[in-house]
Amino acid sequence: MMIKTIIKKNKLSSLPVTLLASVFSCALISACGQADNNASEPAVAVETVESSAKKRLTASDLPHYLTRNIQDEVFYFVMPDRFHNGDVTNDQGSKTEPLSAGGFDPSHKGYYHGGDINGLQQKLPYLKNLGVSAIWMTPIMRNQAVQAGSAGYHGYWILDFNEIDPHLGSNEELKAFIDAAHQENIKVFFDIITNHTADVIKYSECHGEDGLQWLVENDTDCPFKSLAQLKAGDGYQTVIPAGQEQVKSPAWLNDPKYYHNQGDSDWEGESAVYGDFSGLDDVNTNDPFVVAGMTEIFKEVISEFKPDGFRIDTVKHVNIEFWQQFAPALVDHAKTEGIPEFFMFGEVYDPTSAFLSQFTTTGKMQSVLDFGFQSAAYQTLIAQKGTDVLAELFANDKDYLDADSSADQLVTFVGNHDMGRFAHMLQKSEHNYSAEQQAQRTLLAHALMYFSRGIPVIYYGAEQGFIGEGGDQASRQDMMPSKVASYNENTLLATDKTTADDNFDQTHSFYQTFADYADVVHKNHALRYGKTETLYQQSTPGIFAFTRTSEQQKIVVVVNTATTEQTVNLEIKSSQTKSLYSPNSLLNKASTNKGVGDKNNQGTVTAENYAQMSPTPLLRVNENSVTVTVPALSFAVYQID
Ligand SMILES: [Ca+2]
Ligand SMILES: [Ca+2]
Ligand SMILES: [Ca+2]
Repeated sequence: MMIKTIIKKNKLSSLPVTLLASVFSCALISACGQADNNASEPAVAVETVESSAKKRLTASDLPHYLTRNIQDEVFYFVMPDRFHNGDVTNDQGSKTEPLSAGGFDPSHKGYYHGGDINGLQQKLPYLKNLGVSAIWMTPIMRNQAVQAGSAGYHGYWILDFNEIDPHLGSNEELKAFIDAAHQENIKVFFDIITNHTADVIKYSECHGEDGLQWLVENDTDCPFKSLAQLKAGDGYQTVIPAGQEQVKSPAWLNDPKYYHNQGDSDWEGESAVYGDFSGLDDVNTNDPFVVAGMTEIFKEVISEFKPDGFRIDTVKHVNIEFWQQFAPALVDHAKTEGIPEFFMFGEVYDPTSAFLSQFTTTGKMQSVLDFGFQSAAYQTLIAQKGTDVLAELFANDKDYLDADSSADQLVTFVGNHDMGRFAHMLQKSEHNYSAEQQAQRTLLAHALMYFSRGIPVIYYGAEQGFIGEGGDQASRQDMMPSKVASYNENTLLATDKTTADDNFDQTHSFYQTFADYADVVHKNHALRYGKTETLYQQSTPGIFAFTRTSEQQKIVVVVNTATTEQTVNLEIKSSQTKSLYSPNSLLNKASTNKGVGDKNNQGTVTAENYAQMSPTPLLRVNENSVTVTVPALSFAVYQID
């Protein structure tokens, strides 16, 4: 239900204080433009949303998962081993495959912690209430449990592409989990790898005749041999340690002839595609037999488990000709299996749209993770660059346009399990942000992600204020009570809990905020399908305003990246505006006055007191423009009619 308030000019005294301030301080702010000329006789239309006891939309309210467009999704990216332990009997892994057994040490950040598929299934209501409609899990296929002094808890060291890792459960449990998620109308995405397998193949020049030594002096890599060196006869002799000749499945993966065998990648030039990723056996994706074999593996995965799509790992380390064949073949196969909206997005670790977009155009992949968006969020909200960085990002969206895809299908995020969490990037910044600013900037970065083009991804734990101490292992904390000392020494944002506690707290203000963001996205067509147009940018921190226009709706999003309140005049033709969301008071509540760990300020935002918070009004000064005042490090979302 809407409460509509028309304030005539003789009722100006009834305007909220912040709005009055924006009218009368306008002349002092350059961004005000012509607003001050009209402020003396405004035809003010202010409309606010009655938010009391409103029901948030969840996945159950969305179109059926099988026919739902990818642009309707809100993703949750989770590492199952670090989430919830639903079955302690599987903690030690395989009882029949020695290479997939053990590696369980919940006190060590590099080993298995016991989380599993059963635990994920138990927490479906937690994800549903967060507004999540799609779950992306780190790889779940059977790994080599231990190699090079740590474990395959992350899932990226695959031995067997046909069965789930026994630490995570059984194939039957995986199917039961997918069924349960689908019952809630939530999609399930697998994380897949075609670039490499576990590290089983060794080189006698580096690892000795038995493959168990380390002969390279003063180096951690087995030096890369170029194609030219190979042609001149300067290559490696492969060796598989005794007893490991048949450990991979399907069987063809055990033959070294289907691998590049050129030594470790130094991440430059030719080695980026042909080199081993820190010893992981680099599959010869240039070989037609391998293209067919990998395609067959993942067709079978689709047929067996009926996932809703794939996130694909290490895409830029595979020749683009591979993707041209692999990607369309799997989408076609999924259609024959009754999954018409099957969707794949690749991990191409690069922030430039010119490079990223090759994979969705030439490479025929539907989408990629938008490392460009992550970089722009970092530049504007951590490094304090101007908001023109965001304008440039969206201007470059044209690079992605082709017959069947656009930047609107990019998958957006602000931090992940490799680079670390956004909150950590804030914490280690040279700008020495206070805990309050870390909270505000984290929430603002997520708002930018939810409300701009692309499909948003929450990195698990962000909704509980997780920070972490770095990337990789340091960013993979437990949601269940952790036994890792370095995790538990870390403070969290907007709560006095640590990772030693259970952190499935649905009253955490970040959880509540993200649930609200998702609700606004689910309820507003233009936030999912609207074309993006930049309305306002500047070369310093401050206002970034953009419209999202779909056939059903026009929305304007106004973001303030500055640490002071900003007022801006925007050229928008409208008869009236409607506030859809603004977090002003919410941000004040979500952050802490005394810093992290302030019990009196944590978790205070509930549906009840949220209802009492008033959105920032958008003041229409004439038919061609509107003026809005946005508090420091905040934003507002309006519908323009
Ligand atoms: Ca377990
Ligand atoms: Ca290897
Ligand atoms: Ca490769």
